[in-house]
Amino acid sequence: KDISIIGVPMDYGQTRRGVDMGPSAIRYAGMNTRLEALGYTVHDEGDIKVEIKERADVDKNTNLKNLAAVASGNEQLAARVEEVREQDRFPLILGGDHSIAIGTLAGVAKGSENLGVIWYDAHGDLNTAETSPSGNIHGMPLAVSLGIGHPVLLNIGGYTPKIKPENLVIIGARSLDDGEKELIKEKGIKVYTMHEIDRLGMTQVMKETIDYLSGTDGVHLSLDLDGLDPDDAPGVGTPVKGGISYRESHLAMEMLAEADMVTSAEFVEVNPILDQHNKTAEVAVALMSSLFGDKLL
Ligand code: DIR
Ligand code: MN
Ligand code: MN
Ligand code: MN
Repeated sequence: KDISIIGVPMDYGQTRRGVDMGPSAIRYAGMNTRLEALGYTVHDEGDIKVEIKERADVDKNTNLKNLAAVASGNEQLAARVEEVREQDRFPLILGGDHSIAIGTLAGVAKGSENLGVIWYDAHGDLNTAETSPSGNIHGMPLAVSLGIGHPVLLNIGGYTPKIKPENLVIIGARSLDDGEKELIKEKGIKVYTMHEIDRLGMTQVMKETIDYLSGTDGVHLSLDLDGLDPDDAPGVGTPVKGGISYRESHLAMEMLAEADMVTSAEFVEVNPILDQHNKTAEVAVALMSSLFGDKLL
């Protein structure tokens, strides 16, 4: 019952400042106390050192923004996550923008043939330099982890791919680019868009997700706070209306806790500068608490 926290103050995967303060905001919201109250020993490993580089460094050939800064932060993160796993502790990663999932997955998937992944997000994060409308790497980490994208990103952690499309479930999608839709169809990726969540209800969505991932070697939860509705989680850089509610999200975490299948997690895209009274970081901490087994009664 040991958890290692790693903060990643990364904001080079997109263009709005402030998401680098996400790890501080989440700690400030009382994360350690909440997790300790559940009986865990919490080791806060501090933050990854993200290099200060010139911004708007757009690669002329690929249109990728800030590739060098994103790559170097993720290389460090991959190594740190691997160390945490060697110590048999649960890696809990705090973002930072979602580009950090490249490093997290490089660390958690090492040596694992069939790691399961739950991608809780308004977006697919399945873009490549060719399909991206923005050049922002935070819209690409899932494609990269599947082995599709720029070689520098693919090689983070020294191997590719990290995960297989059949071991992946996307939950909460409502803003997918054309290239992402094509990739989803081509790879047969399991996606519960908001339409399915409305139609089936979160209980059924989570039952099916848990069943679908039951044969994997463990499950990584990558939770982008913009998966939630902006009314509940306003402090994010790319909010999309019509999202998953606060209670539906708790239900999802509670069902994952009951299934006892999540082996690593990250909470990303918390931007306290865009927030109201640190509300989004507080939501992140509350969801963590449910994920780690907190019960209402
Ligand atoms: C968009 C937005 N699909 C892009 N992606 C975001 O720039 O690739 N991902 N916001 O979290
Ligand atoms: Mn995302
Ligand atoms: Mn998103
Ligand atoms: Mn709803």
